[in-house]
Amino acid sequence: MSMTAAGPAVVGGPSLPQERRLVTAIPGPKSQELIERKNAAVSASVGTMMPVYAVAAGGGVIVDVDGNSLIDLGSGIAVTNVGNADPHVAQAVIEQVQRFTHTCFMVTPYDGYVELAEKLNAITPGDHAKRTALFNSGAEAVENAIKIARYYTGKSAVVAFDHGYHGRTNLTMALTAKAMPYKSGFGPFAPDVYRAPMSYPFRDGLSGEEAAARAIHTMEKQIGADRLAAIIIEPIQGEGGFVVPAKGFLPALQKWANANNVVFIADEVQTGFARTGQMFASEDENVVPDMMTLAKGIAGGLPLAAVVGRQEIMDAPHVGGLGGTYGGNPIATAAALGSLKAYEEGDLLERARELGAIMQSELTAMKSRDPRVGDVRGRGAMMAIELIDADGKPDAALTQRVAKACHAAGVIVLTCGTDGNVFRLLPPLSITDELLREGLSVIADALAAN
Ligand code: PLZ
Repeated sequence: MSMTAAGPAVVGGPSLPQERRLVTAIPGPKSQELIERKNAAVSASVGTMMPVYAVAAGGGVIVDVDGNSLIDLGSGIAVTNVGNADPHVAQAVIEQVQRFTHTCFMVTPYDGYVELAEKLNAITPGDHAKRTALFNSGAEAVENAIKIARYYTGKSAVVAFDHGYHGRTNLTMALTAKAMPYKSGFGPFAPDVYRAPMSYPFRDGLSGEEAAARAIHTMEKQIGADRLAAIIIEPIQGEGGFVVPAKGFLPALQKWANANNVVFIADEVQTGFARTGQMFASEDENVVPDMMTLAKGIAGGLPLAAVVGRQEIMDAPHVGGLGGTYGGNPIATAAALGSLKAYEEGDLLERARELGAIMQSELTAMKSRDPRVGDVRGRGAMMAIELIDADGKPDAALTQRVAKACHAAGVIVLTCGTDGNVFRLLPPLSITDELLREGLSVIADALAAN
């Protein structure tokens, strides 16, 4: 099996050698060639963070066209939770792609869509009656959740939170907080979207109850519950900086929403599917959302998203009011059913907690050695450090330098945060302890050297 060149002989998945191996500079000569082709063919507006071109991936590594084997601490932005080219997913996809590839669920339906809806209704928080609708991307799920909440309540205003991220389509750009790179120049945005203050313990020092009272005050005074259809919130923010709200914040918002006929939507696109050590992050504080938006980790890498919600809400719009050509595509739903098997059989909730404990202890050690590590936060296999300068201000330049040094050393890491000063770790749950520890020590060295 060749792993040094692109081609049919390259096989990914868990059988790939689990090692960091650099045989060229990063990016290597074959990636350089592809970078040039990319520049000549692909819109320059589509950026690439670490431009090494992948040929295979699995376990905790991504192998590039030059034969470098890189430690993956990003999971393609929290997607390949079960591991890249997971065998359950691969098998399900192969079987489905040979049976049929598409009929359109709205034209000639098929059982995989129904089975996945049954499973999602069963595994999401709350034992009330639920219904599910499937879509293609996280942003599309969010758009549909808002459409449904508006229809159900007969109201139109929507609240999202400071630092929140919900996508790049027109309505979801309006919901997303950060201007650059997501919104700048792309307006005007969808109307009747408002922003409430988030609980951000490292920066605001408020308890969950205090932060919730502040957010509720904003909603009551600036919008009014009588106009508010929905609140949408990430239980732990992703792109916005891995902000973990203070305990009590989410339950207080949920309680207020429930009391005011406001649909409480948990956007678990990034936190869902075992990432935080629970199947869904809402479970950690026994929050039962009225609706959830799910994507990323749902299907082992295939594009699929879901809105799961209370039956009376999900069934409110007229028949034919929801849909799309590809929503719940048979290959993607087969992949999702395969990935759900992988979550069960691999005991991946426990695995996320173990990986979280390793990251927590190594990152806390970095913080104790280096005052520029202002905060260590996250849950399970979703951990981050927030980097600050000597005045306690966000240090985006340092964050970029450390990330670049990690990339050059063969470790794929991502940054995030409204201020660009958060260094986030999202390893696939299939990574070994050894590789994770090696990746963390590369990060520690990169920080010390910068
Ligand atoms: N909601 C909570 O994290 C996607 C975006 C990367 P899509 N996050 C990664 C980028 O720069 O585009 C995300 C999310 C939360 C919604 C979305 C949107 O999901 O599948 O990217 O549309």
